[in-house]
Amino acid sequence: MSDATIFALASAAGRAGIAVIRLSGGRSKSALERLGCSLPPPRKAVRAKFIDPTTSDLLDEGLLIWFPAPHSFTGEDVAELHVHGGRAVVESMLDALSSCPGLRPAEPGEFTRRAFANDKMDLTQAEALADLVDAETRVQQKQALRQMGGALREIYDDWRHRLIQALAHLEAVIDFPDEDLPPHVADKVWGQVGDLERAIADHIDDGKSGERIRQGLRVAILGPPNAGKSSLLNHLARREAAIVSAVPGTTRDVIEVHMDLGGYAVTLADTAGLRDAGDTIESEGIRRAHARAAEADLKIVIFDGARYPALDALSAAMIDGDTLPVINKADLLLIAGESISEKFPGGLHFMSVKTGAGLEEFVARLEKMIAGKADTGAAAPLTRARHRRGLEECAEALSRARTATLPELAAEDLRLAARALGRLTGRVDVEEILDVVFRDFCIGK
Ligand SMILES: Nc1nc2c(ncn2[C@@H]2O[C@H](COP(=O)(O)OP(=O)(O)OP(=O)(O)O)[C@@H](O)[C@H]2O)c(=O)[nH]1
Ligand SMILES: [Mg+2]
Repeated sequence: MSDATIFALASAAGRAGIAVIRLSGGRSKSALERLGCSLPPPRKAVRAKFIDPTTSDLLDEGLLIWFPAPHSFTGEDVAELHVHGGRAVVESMLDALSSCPGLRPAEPGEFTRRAFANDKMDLTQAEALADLVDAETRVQQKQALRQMGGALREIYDDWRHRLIQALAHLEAVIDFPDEDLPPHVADKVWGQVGDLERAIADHIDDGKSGERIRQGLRVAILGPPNAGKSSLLNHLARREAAIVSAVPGTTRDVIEVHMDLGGYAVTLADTAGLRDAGDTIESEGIRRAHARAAEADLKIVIFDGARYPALDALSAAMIDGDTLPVINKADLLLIAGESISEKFPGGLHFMSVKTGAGLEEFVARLEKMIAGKADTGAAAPLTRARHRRGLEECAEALSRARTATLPELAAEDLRLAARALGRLTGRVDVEEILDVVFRDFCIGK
């Protein structure tokens, strides 16, 4: 596979000012010559005319950058062709490259896969690169950049290194029981293993903050019918995503909107009003609302201010520590709002989606709760279920090792633990995980 020279459009498909086409592999040089370009000095952008090798027609005039191996993204010879981003230009350029011997279009993620194969990055950095390209909010961007800089790799490599040292010491005890080994070697090994177990437990116990940032937090809007749930969703989404009407029971299904709240990616779900519904469709909607509440990271429970101080019991029962309780329609309040609000730990928030009163404070409080959920302050949080599984596997092997009846069995468990860590960065057992990691990449990356 890595014999072929690959090429792809690296910028997004469609009409654009500039399009970037990237080549990687040993035949990049000859391909450029076939396009009528002479090889520019390394890493300098030069103007170039790109000529159709079969017809000798001019395809475009643009820029060419040459990155000779090994100082390139993939570690191979790489060329970047910056052309005008018109469909005809890009298509004719790609056709011309297809006609070059030894060249073929890249598979999704193939550039990054080659970079990994040539030790330009480990698997966590390759994953972070995919995350950076997918990042939609500032916090996602920041997290991806940190991981791309090697934040997770450094931690996992350090742990693996320490584990391999402990294993070497244990093997010395096994292999040379009668030799003059310094005393307490075995104690030292178990001390190191214990330290590592604690470090891994702390790292895993992060409230899934990294995964939440990467995938987005789930926030559910719940409450009795007609309280203004859909109105709030529309306000936050800045569009008419859900139908709003004065008829209680308007929303039947879950309506989801993805948005950026305070730099965090959030999936906000509007749900059917909670009540004892007679109609089967509405009951199904209410069942879905409960399901959504159960899987939400945060809940907004919103009550109808026109009924205040009565608070609907079904909805009040949904309030827990991860809830922002709200009285909407503050413009219709019959009595002063604060009297019963102290019953709720964080206080009830009074607002009116209609008049806008209290909405800014509401958004600020919501953003603060989101930040509190997503950002646990860990310098380098794990960002994928793959990392979590690998670390759990490692921790299990470590705890087995500690209770093993024979040192030989303990050593085998330490080896398994080190392998689980090695798989995280791609140091070991690579083939079986590569397809999983690179499956989510798009072409040109
Ligand atoms: N006076 C007043 N009316 C509001 C306010 N917010 C929403 N409404 C109105 O209340 C009615 C119900 O609003 P919706 O957003 O559809 O309520 P909902 O909670 O989604 O209702 P269901 O989907 O039936 O559960 C509509 O007529 C809105 O215009 C507010 O702050 N003040
Ligand atoms: Mg609604």
